[in-house]
Amino acid sequence: STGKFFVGGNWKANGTKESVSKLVSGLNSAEITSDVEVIVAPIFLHLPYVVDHIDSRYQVSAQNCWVGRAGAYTGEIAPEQLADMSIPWVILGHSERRSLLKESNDFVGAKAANALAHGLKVIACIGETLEQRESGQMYDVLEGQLKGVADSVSSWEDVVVAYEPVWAIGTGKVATPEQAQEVHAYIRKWLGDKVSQDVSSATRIIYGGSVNDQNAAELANKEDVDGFLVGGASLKADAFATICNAR
Ligand code: G2H
Repeated sequence: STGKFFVGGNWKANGTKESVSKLVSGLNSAEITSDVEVIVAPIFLHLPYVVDHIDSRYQVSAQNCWVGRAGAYTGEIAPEQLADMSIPWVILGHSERRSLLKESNDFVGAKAANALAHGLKVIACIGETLEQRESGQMYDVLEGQLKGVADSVSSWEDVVVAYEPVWAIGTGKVATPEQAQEVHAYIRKWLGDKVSQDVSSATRIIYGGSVNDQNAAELANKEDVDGFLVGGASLKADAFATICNAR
């Protein structure tokens, strides 16, 4: 895309006070090209610490937020509360939440619209399972997930799309650069057909699923791979820095 290369570190439900403080120090001393936009996403509890201690070369993201405003929603955190804590980004629709917490396409779309309305930027995740891929349903699934977002979101300026094939997540089984490129090109075309050419060319489409310091460069070479969402390898500052510098 025409946007900056984008790398997100999704720390998932990992970390202790001690490990997070080490990771933040490691990232603060890492060398990272200025050509990349880098986001890290710790658990909610660690967000204030990370916001206060991480170098300004990194932006901070939540891993989820509520679908509505602040109020009587036990256990939830609303986007305006994230914004109030100077957290500019949120990851939505991660496959772990879609599968374990049954988040639907419409719910993820509604969350994205609500987060954007409160000034957050959104990393919207989509991706098919192995069963869906092998039974020929891959594009229907991806389209349903994209449509869920597109139906609710009116401005794409603050949206990054993360393609994360479920079979590649945490499995060590990374998509080949050709597999990633094929789906990224499909997403780019879909955005052009269903949203607009401008949105299609400006939106960053990033890849996630077992990205590491060994495979990132080859994936980053592909035309429509505009960055990465990294899980396991984002917990090691050196590996993560190498991925940030992959292009
Ligand atoms: C995919 C990815 C980060 P990992 O979930 O969102 O995790 O790199 O561990 O496969």
